[in-house]
Amino acid sequence: MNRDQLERIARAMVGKGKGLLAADESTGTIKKRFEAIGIASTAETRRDYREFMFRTRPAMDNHISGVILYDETLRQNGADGTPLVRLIEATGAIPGIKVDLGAKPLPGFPGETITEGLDGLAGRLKDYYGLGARFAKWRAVIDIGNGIPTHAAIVANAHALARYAALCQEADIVPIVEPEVLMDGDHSLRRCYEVTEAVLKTVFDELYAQRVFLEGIVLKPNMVVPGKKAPRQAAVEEVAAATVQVLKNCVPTAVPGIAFLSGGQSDVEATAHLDAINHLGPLPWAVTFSYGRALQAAAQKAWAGKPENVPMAQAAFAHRARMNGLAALGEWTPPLEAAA
Ligand code: 5MM
Repeated sequence: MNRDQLERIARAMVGKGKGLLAADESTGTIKKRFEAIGIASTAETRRDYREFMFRTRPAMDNHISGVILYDETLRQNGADGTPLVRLIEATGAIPGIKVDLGAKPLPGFPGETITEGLDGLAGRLKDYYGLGARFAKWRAVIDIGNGIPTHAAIVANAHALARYAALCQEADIVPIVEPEVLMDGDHSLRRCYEVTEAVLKTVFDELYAQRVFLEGIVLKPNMVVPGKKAPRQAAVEEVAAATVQVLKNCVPTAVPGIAFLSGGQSDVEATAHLDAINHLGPLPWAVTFSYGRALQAAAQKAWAGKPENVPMAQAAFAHRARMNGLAALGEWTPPLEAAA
C-alpha cells in the first residue's frame, strides 16, 4: 500500500472549489434516465452522452476533481477513438470506478438490502488500476421505514464497506465510502439524523477494525434531510446545521474530505445545502459534492439525445458544475442561479 499516493489522491479529489461528477449509473439506471428524456439506451448513446460532459471545458478543468465511471465507460472510446479516460485526464480530473455490484435483498430482513461485490474484487481492482482508475466507489443503501433500518443491516453494510475499502487501499486505489441513508418516505429530519448517526458510527468502527488508512479515503454521505413525503420540510440552515453536527460527532478529522451525494434533492437545493454547510466552517475536513442527478439532470433534459442540442446541454452542465464549485467554497448566492 502506497500511503503517500493514497493521501495525495484523496486530497486532490476534494481540492479547493472542486468536486466529483458521479457518472457511474449502471446500465439499468441510465436506461431509466434516458427513458425520461425519450431516448434509447445503447452503448453508443451512453457514450455520446458521457463524452459531451467530459468534453465540457473549461468547466471540467475548473470545477471537477474526478469522475466516477461505470465499467463500460472506463473501457469506452470517444467518437474519434480517444479513450474516454484520456479525455477526463486531459481536463486534470481523476478517473474513478464504481466497483460494487449493487444493493440486493438482505435475506431474513424484508425491505433491507446488502451491497454485493466483494468476491473477486482484488483482481478487478488490479485491472481497473491498469485501465487508469485511481479511486473507487461502493454504495451501501439504508432505507428508513417501519421497523427499519435494523442493527443487523447497518452492521452488514458497514462491514462490507470496510472490507471494500481495505481491498482498494491494498491496490493503491482510494475508496469512496458511500453509506447512503435514503430520503424516500415521510420521516422527520430528526429521524434522518438518528439513522445517519448510527450508520456513520458503525461505518467508522468497521473501518477501524479493518485497519483502513483514514487519510486515504473520501466519505460520501447523505445530508440530514427529512423524507421527501414528510409533512414538514426543513429550511436550508436547519439541514446544514444538522448535517454538520452529525458529521462532527462521527467523522474523524484524519479523513481528508467529505463529498456529499445529492440523493434526489433538486439541483438548487443540493447546491444551497452544500453552500450553507460550508458557511458553518471552519470544518475539519474539505466538504464538497459528488453529485449524480444534481449535476446531470439539467444537461440530460437539454440534450434529449439530439446532437444539435449538445452545446446547450454542455452549458447546462457547466452551469451546475460552476454553481457547485462555488458552493464548495461557500461562495454561492441565489442570484447567481438567475444569472445563468
Ligand atoms: C450516478 O448514480 C450512482 C449509481 O447508481 P446505480 O448503481 O443505482 O446505477 C449512485 O451511486 C450515485 O453515485 C450516488 O447515489 C450519488 O448520486 P446522486 O444522484 O444521489 O447525487
